[in-house]
Order: sequence, then C-alpha cells, then structure tokens
Amino acid sequence: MSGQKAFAVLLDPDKIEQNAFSALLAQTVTNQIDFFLVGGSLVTDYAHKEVISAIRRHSQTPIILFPGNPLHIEASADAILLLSLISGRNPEFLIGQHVIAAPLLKKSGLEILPTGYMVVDSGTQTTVSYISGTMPLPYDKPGVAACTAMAGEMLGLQLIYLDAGSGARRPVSPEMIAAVREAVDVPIVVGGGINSGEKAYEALKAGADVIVVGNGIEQDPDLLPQLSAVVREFNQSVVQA
Ligand code: 1GP
Repeated sequence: MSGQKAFAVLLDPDKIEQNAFSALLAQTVTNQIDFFLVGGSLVTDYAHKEVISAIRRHSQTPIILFPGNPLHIEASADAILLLSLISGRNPEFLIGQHVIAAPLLKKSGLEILPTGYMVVDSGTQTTVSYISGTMPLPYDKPGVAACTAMAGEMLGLQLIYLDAGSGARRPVSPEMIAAVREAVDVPIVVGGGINSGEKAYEALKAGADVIVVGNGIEQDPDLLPQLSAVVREFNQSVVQA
C-alpha cells in the first residue's frame, strides 16, 4: 500500500442487477477506483466468475475477493481477503473455515491478504452477524475496537477491516476509526453505510486507508464519481500540505 488513500467498490454477485452493473462498469472507465471487492455473505446464484470476467473486459483495476465462505474462492480474481472474524468468538470464522479453504487457496495462486475482520454494531442486526452467529463490536466502544485491532496485528494480520455491514444505517464512527488508527500500523479498511461524500471524507480524515462502498452506489449512480473525487482530492490535499 502506497500511503495514499484508496477507494474500493464492492460488488455482491448475489445482488447484481444487469443494467445497473453495466452502467457501473462504464462509470469505472472515467472515474478512478483502486480496487473491486467481489463477495458477500450468501451464495444463491454462483456468479463470481461471470462478474469477474465482466469487470476484466472493462477495467484493469485489481479484483479482490471478499468471501463469506470457501464457496467464494475464485482463482480468476487477483487476491482474497482471508478474513478472521476477530470481533466475534465463533471458532469457525476465526480458523475453522480457513482450514477447509487452505488447500484450495494454495492451489488458486490468489494473493492472500490476512485480514482482521471487525463487524461493528450499526443499530440493526446485519447479515454477517446473523450468518456468523457472532455479536458485533459495540458502536460506542472505540477502546474495545482498538484492543481488538491491536491483538489482530500482533497475531500477524496485515489489514484491519472495520465493517458496519452492508447498507448499515450508520457507518463506523470517526472516533472508533481514530482509536484503531492510533492502535495499529497496518492499513485500515472501512465499509458499511458510507453513502455520501461527507461520510467518506470523515472516515478518511479519521484514519481509514481504504473506504469500501457497495450499497450506496447501487442506490445512487451519482455516488461513484463523487466518492472517487473525494478520495483523489483528499490525497492531493495531503500531498500539498
Ligand atoms: C459491506 O463494507 C461493505 O460489507 C460495504 O457496505 O454496502 O453499505 O457500502 P455498503
């Protein structure tokens, strides 16, 4: 990671609507995005491969898998977030699924990005909390988040992903992002409920290195150019300062 802030667009193959997907891919030609994340909690229609090849036809932007389980492994992506759900206490999502996935991952040739995944309470129960059977981190406990991230970093995880969950009513608070930023040196990814330029800016200012946006872009096609501009302007202002 270059030290510059980055913008990632999340595509959930399970939710993609064809017209909106084509329009979004066309937008990514004229608006810089840094990564595509492909994934989600469920698999009802196994379309990962098709989604990845459609992206490849439009763009050279790296594609990173954001898996909910080993069924989401797809070798045609560039890399995978190997998520350890460190906000939870379910061994299946801390190590169990990883044991099942390890031989497939080794064969896939995907770049492995060991990630401390921290789900943060957003006021409603998220799919990931339900599926993983874990409690999210309390919204207003930045200190607990900081210690969790610190432990993740000490265990060798190379990224921390703070996630309020797809379509969250409120994103992770700037206070929590700042506390985690203070606690660890590894890059911090922040997602869930970022649906405006202001929220993106607040997350970046608090210390997020990468912002992930999925739902907001699906709801409002004008959001992608806005967020791309926010990240570019943020990076330029840091260079000039
Ligand atoms: C969800 O962090 C991602 O896991 C993105 O969330 O869909 O709310 O942008 P949104």
